[in-house]
Amino acid sequence: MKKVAVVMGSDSDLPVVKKATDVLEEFGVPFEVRVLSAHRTPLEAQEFARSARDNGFGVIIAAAGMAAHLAGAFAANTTLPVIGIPIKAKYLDGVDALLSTVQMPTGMPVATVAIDGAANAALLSIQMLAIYDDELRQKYDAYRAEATSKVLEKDRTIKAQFGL
Ligand code: RP5
Repeated sequence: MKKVAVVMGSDSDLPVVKKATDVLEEFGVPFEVRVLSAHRTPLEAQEFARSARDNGFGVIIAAAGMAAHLAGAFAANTTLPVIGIPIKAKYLDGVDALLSTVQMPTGMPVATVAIDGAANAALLSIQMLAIYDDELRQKYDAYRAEATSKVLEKDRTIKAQFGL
């Protein structure tokens, strides 16, 4: 199976990014974690993206806060799919990172999840890998069916509380 690259702009992003690695672990998807910055280590970030396919990666998840250019910088240097996680850092409630990540020019797509949406980033990467992996697709389908059951159970509980 192809690996997922989970890259964050700073180790201060780890508490959020951990939600992505937890999901990947749950699904048994191989991944590697790095700290690389579009601004602080631009050459290393570029080299990582350019060699990612040859290094066995199938998807790159890039988490960054503030002027969050990491996902876009990766997209500019690889044709692997890139998923951006805008991180809510110190200011502006993460809207700075959201706009920096999502507003990519035509021809350079970044699939941007919600602010701090690390679990969804991992789930989306799994959906991508599952396109050509039946075993992973079955795990993912089971996960979705379980999620549906949980909500239906909550619906039953709430209705019972109101005598319905
Ligand atoms: C971004 O700047 C990082 O992704 C992080 O979200 C933010 C702050 O980084 P630190 O100053 O905490 O290292 O590049």
